Amino acid sequence: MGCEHDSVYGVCPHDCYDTCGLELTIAAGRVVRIQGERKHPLTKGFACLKVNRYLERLSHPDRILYPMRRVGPKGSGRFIRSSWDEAMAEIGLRLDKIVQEFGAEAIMPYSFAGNMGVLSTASMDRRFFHRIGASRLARTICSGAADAALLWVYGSRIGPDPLMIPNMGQIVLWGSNPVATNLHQVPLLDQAVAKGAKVLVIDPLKTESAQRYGGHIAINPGSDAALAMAIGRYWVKSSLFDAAFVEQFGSGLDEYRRAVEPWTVARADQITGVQSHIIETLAQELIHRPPLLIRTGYGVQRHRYGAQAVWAISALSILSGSYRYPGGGHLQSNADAFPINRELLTRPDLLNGSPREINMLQLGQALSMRSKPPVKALIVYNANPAATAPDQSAVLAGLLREDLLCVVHEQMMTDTARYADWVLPAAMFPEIVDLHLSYWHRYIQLNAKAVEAPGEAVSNTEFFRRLAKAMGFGQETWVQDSDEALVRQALQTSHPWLQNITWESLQDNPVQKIHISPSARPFLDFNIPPRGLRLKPLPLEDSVKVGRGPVKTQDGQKLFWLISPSRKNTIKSSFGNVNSLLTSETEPTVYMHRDDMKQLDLQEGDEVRLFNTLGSACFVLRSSEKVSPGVLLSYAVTWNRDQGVNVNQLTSQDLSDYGGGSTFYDSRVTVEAYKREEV
Ligand SMILES: Nc1nc2c(c(=O)[nH]1)N[C@H]1C(S)=C(S)[C@@H](COP(=O)(O)OP(=O)(O)OC[C@H]3O[C@@H](n4cnc5c(=O)[nH]c(N)nc54)[C@H](O)[C@@H]3O)O[C@H]1N2
Ligand SMILES: Nc1nc2c(c(=O)[nH]1)N[C@H]1C(S)=C(S)[C@@H](COP(=O)(O)OP(=O)(O)OC[C@H]3O[C@@H](n4cnc5c(=O)[nH]c(N)nc54)[C@H](O)[C@@H]3O)O[C@H]1N2
Ligand code: SF4
Ligand SMILES: [Mo]
Repeated sequence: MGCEHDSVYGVCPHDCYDTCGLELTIAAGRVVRIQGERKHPLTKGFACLKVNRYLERLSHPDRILYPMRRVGPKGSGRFIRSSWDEAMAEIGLRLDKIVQEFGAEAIMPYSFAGNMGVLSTASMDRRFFHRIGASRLARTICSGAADAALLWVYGSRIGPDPLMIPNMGQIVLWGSNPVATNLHQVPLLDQAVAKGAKVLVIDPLKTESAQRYGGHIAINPGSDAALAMAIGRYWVKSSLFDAAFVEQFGSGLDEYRRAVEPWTVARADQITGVQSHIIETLAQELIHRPPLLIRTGYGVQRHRYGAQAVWAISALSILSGSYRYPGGGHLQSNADAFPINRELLTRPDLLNGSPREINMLQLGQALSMRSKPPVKALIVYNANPAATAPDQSAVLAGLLREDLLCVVHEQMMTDTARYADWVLPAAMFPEIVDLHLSYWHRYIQLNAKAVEAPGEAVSNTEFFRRLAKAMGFGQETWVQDSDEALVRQALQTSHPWLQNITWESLQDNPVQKIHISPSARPFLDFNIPPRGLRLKPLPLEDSVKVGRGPVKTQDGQKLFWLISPSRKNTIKSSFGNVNSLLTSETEPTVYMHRDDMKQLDLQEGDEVRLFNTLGSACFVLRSSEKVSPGVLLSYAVTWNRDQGVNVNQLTSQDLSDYGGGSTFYDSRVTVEAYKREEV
């Protein structure tokens, strides 16, 4: 007799463009295999390296299985096992006391997209925080600047369907590195290339994607708006742009002309480091090889003037008229292709008054005693800010505060969990039900529960039901909804894109395409903004700004521009403890151009300290062809637990020009050789 194997449809919950369908094989109540689902038209039967190693993550020694109460000093990671009853009783009492003494705004949520499921990211949690009147969180850390710029230009965050990529004549990967961050786009790009398309990569780094596709334009970090405006100006001046398209579908051409007037090709050459003749060739090629798809990633907007960069690039997709072609235009996000019923899920009607909003990028400031009322309780789930938030010294100083109640709902004993007063165990995706959308493709998927959670781990929804009960709201109706009820509420809409996508239909077919034809053209055939596609610059006081900082410190030391983009084998800090994925880079590493190494008299493998006014961190130095002189690369992010810190010591809480986005890649640092003290 062979053993019974079941197959269950799952969805990769990690923060990744691809939102893959997965096939889980279950035997004796355990997941024994996870592979890419063949039924999913973009996953096509393969998962990435990270998820191919998922069994290691499911039963990892760092996994939290029971409620834990802190016994050592904050941050020491010393805990003892507790029970849900004890934890909820004590946390409930503390929160009540805080509300009485300081008001509910002294309670701060902190979450992002550890699990991107609709229920896990924003459902029962929002209801809970609305009902108690906690501070609200502006969840800007990833795409704040781009989202705001896209809404300004296009009125929604929607772009062409990635399924159309093979039909393109030219694709520009602009601040986007799909070989690392959007693996299932690679076969589509390869098909386009096989059919004769040209792929260009505009990135300060010669990334894996630039290596794969050739056409690399090494741009100075933070200077994309200058390049895009120079191209736009060139088109307008030489009447190369699609005037009929702009006339019919655009608006603000006059304001655009005025804004780009100073941005001659020669001036852009100075700022971007891209030579004038290359800019001119680029301007010619982009217009003469339709259909054109500009695929921006989020790298381009993690800068001081990040929103203006996205605006200036968006303008090129309008001026070129590329939306005329099915699949052409600008693809940054398809997040608004899913008009689910968020009101029912998150219940803004429960909100009493209008509590303050805290930008998550300024967690450090929020946790300082300067904020009024002070944050007295921090409830973290779906995120690991001790590793991923900027200005880490400020964040860690806040987390060390003895008077701060810190509650962390987590799957792993992360850097943040180590600072908690209470760590509560979180379930992983095979152990829960959730509904998944994507910010890249247009499939909606149901993740089925495949196995029971180990120990006493619970879903995010259940965690917030328990917190609600602990604070005396257990009898209220919003707490009663089961996960199935929440999925049904999410799908309760008459929007034609979601017609007939129901709880029942998803049981039979867990991956369904929303009802927009892949060849329908955004803004021409659907989602047409009444005021046209805006060429007009963002509503900021000043003219369009482009980044360029000093190259030396006051005492004459060389300043490097430090970029910390996504790493192929982890997702931010997630997977950072799965050792088999870290073999290519076992220690925190920084990559430098060999000319800079020579100039600073540094050798391959040296230990270096990077520092600026915010903090410092140590890395092993490697030379790399990926970086240009003056630029440093260190992938985001390693766990702090060995050294206590990581690259976010060097990033700042400053916000982007518009949309309150991050400035992670706008970091300037000095480098020195570092000698470990002899013990
Ligand atoms: N393997 C893996 N996949 C991931 C993630 C991960 O950590 N690992 N993270 C996920 C998340 S949270 C996100 S938001 C996405 C992000 O994925 P992407 O959208 O690809 O964004 P980033 O990795 O931030 O940066 C992409 C590229 O932008 C470049 N860049 C930096 N500054 C500039 C600039 O000023 N101009 C230009 N033109 N380019 C610049 C970087 O060098 C980098 O190569 O990926 C998701 N997928
Ligand atoms: N220097 C630098 N810093 C960056 C970036 C960068 O490019 N450079 N990128 C930024 C970007 S784009 C992003 S999106 C952020 C991401 O920052 P975070 O949101 O902190 O993302 P992760 O590091 O992936 O941590 C997610 C955590 O959620 C946990 N988790 C997963 N599923 C669940 C669940 O169902 N329930 C609960 N309670 N927990 C769960 C995981 O175990 C993991 O510890 O980082 C930002 N930080
Ligand atoms: S991390 Fe991304 S590529 Fe890997 S399985 Fe998940 S969704 Fe797919
Ligand atoms: Mo992100």
